Amino acid sequence: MRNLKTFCLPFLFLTCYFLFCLGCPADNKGTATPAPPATEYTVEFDLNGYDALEIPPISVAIDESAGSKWPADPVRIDMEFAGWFDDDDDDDAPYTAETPITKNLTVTAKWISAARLEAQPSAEELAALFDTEEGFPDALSNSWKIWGHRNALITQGFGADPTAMVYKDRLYIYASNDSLTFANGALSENVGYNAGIRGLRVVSSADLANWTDHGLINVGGLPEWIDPLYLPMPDPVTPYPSRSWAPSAVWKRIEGRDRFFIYFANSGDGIGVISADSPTGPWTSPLNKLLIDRNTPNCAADEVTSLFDPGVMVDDNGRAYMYFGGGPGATAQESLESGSGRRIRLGNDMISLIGKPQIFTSPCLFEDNEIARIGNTYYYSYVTNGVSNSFGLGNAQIAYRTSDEPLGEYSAPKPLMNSPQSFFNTADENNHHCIFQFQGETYIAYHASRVAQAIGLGRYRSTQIDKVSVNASTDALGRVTMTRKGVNQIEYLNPYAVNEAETIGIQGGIFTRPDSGASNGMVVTAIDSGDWLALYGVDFGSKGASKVTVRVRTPDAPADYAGAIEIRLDPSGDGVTSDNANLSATQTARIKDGEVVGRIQIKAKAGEAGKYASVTVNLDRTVTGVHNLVFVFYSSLGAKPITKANLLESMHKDSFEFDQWQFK
Ligand SMILES: [Ca+2]
Repeated sequence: MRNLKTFCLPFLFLTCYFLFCLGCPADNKGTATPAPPATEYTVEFDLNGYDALEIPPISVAIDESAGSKWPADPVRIDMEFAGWFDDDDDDDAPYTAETPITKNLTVTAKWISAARLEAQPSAEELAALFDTEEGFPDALSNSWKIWGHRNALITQGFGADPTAMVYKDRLYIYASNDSLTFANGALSENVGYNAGIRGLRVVSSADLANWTDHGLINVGGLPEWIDPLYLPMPDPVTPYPSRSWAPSAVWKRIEGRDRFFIYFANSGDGIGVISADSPTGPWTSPLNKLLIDRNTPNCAADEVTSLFDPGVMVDDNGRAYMYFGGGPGATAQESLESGSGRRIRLGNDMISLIGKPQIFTSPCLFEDNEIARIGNTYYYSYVTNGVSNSFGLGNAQIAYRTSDEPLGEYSAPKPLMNSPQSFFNTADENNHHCIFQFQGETYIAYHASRVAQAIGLGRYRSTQIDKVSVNASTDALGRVTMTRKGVNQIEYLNPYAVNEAETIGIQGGIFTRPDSGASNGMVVTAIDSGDWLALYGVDFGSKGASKVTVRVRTPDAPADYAGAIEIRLDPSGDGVTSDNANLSATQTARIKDGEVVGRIQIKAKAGEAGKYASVTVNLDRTVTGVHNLVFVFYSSLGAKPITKANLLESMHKDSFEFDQWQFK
């Protein structure tokens, strides 16, 4: 070995020398070209020392206003935003989206302090608000998941056909929006299952236990009977009538910018794409027409039964591929051969096709195309149609095949995961998945209608995540068991960061809604006495926290309205607590107990009702170490036990709303 090393070293130096020279510019004597005349100015946003936000600069055409490029006004947990100002300008008028831009400039955020809440009452008065003998509920509100469980990811809404995208150490899940259906003011079964899904639900997490709710993307115009908390509806992203089933989300760096793309099924007759400069939008429709439709070569109605369910992957070299198609054949033999699968390479812009879609035959293909890369192996996976076959594939199963190339020959299929109905006895058998890697582990996101089951409903689906084992030597994937408990939390939550209130591990009784005045555009709402939300695994460190700041919005009325937040640590489960139980309308789960470490009254000063407000209070003791953290709510409007029968009344915004929190 030593001889070999001595022998090789001179070659290594020579190789480095040549590589270095190859990297030199061939000619560095070129004449400088004059800078082209500016066609755009840059506006930078200085947050005046507030480091919990980041607003990237924008480019604006000369003498034009920024319009929709102008960022939303920044939200700061403890101050009120007064406007963007140019320090060089004598004119005191703030810059806005409408101001013409006539130079490169930096605008600085100005903030004002606004104490909008009444002073905190005594500890005894606050304690009385949470005293069960004084009217506070004996039991906290029901939860539609079990204390300690991570599945389903959220319970304040639904999400089917999930896709997973990792960006900057966060996992983003986009899912078909199975919105609760209120036809003629009454809750009904999921009639939106087909017709109503024109939105996508977005959540994200860094720890796989606490999920931030980013609300809905209104892709194709949401139906009017959706969740009333989302009304009035924003304008749809796409101008064409569409469904938005079964998304596939990816990002790619194009011309120095990280760009985000979501591909979705327009019912069973085409595939659309929306794009954005951030994982949470705002989203635009770059084509204003479908990317794949019935006129696309090899995609006519008699060639592809269901022209839907795209699975997109951006490979390490930047090349992107899409698999799509499916549906039953006219005969059992056609369903077995299933020639309705398609695949294609996407253009560098991610919104064009390179060549014609190839026919890609997969035994028993029904729907739900996915393509993933694990190590150097490509995994194509899909849902089976249940026809008799020699591969051991059942009905509504996830099957997978492997290849060394993204558009190569794939191995015979193997079963990966059975249907949710087979694990949980749910009303809905429909299966859908996405295999992804996050922080070095392989996972599968899928849906099951267990939250609906807990409410006493049927076919509303919720996203869950479980682990996938990968045999590195054979590339085989272990058979996945869908679990109630879900995956382990992979890092602790930081309570000293500004946290969104709509970041939730588990909750009872609350909902979320979009609001332009809220940070992250979302706020926790429908707060009644006894409702609560909890964060799993919060690390207060060794120095500890002695104060907490909350940002809330008080209701307009009644004038004497009062709300309160009680901060508890480490409650225990109540009601159904078994890991292998299915919840139902009569078998319910909650939390109870826990150590109270602080209480905050939320009461607007006269003339300040209906506005966002912040307040900081001292905790009863310094909190150190890792805890499960609970916010328990009081509202002077009283309790409203949450059941299927009063679901619509439970979705209200009459009480105070919770936007952000931060420990200090
Ligand atoms: Ca918020």
